[in-house]
Amino acid sequence: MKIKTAEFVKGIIGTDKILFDGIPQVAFIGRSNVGKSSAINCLTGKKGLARTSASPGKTREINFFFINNKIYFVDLPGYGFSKMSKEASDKVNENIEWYVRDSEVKPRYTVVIIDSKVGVTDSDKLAIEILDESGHNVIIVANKIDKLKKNDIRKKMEEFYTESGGKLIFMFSAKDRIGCDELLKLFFSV
Ligand SMILES: Nc1nc2c(ncn2[C@@H]2O[C@H](COP(=O)(O)OP(=O)(O)OP(=O)(O)O)[C@@H](O)[C@H]2O)c(=O)[nH]1
Ligand SMILES: [Mg+2]
Repeated sequence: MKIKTAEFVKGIIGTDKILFDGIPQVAFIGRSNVGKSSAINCLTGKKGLARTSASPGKTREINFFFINNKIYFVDLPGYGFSKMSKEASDKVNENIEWYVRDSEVKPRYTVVIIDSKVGVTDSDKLAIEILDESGHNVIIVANKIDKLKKNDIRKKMEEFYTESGGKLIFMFSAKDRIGCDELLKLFFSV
């Protein structure tokens, strides 16, 4: 699967006509700092496309990227970022919940990115629960597997499968570009 074009379209906070323009969306959601923006850069092969940062809370708006003139990758802000002021993090969480629940958008896939080293946290479980209730097509991308020992990967996959309530698990590393092709194939095959 070759990515020919990947462009930033716009960042939104609240409703916007882009949500309902008929172009399929693949949404990336997860705790702050798990690598949502890095995953988008890795998948598209464009390093600076989505802004990334070592300090959590980089992505604040809901950012739309148009990929191969076919689908949007939607980069969401991270949930559960404790260092942000309560007011700011409430606003972020509100914005995420609005997109996944109230906006009535139904992405082709909603990708919950987790940190392989940390595993499925309570906030990830809560997010999965909300997504399930809202009828999302959820898959789990376990990022940062470069941090795991090779021998542990299989065991961890099984753990993530159970803890996510039986979702499809993809092992991934934005850093080492592991798992990109498999995901792209899934997103673009209908
Ligand atoms: N080791 C390793 N580090 C990674 C990987 N992917 C991302 N990172 C690092 O994790 C940090 C956060 O990455 P981001 O892509 O900004 O994370 P995010 O989920 O978009 O964060 P927010 O926008 O704050 O919610 C950066 O320092 C990245 O370099 C990976 O596969 N392996
Ligand atoms: Mg980000």
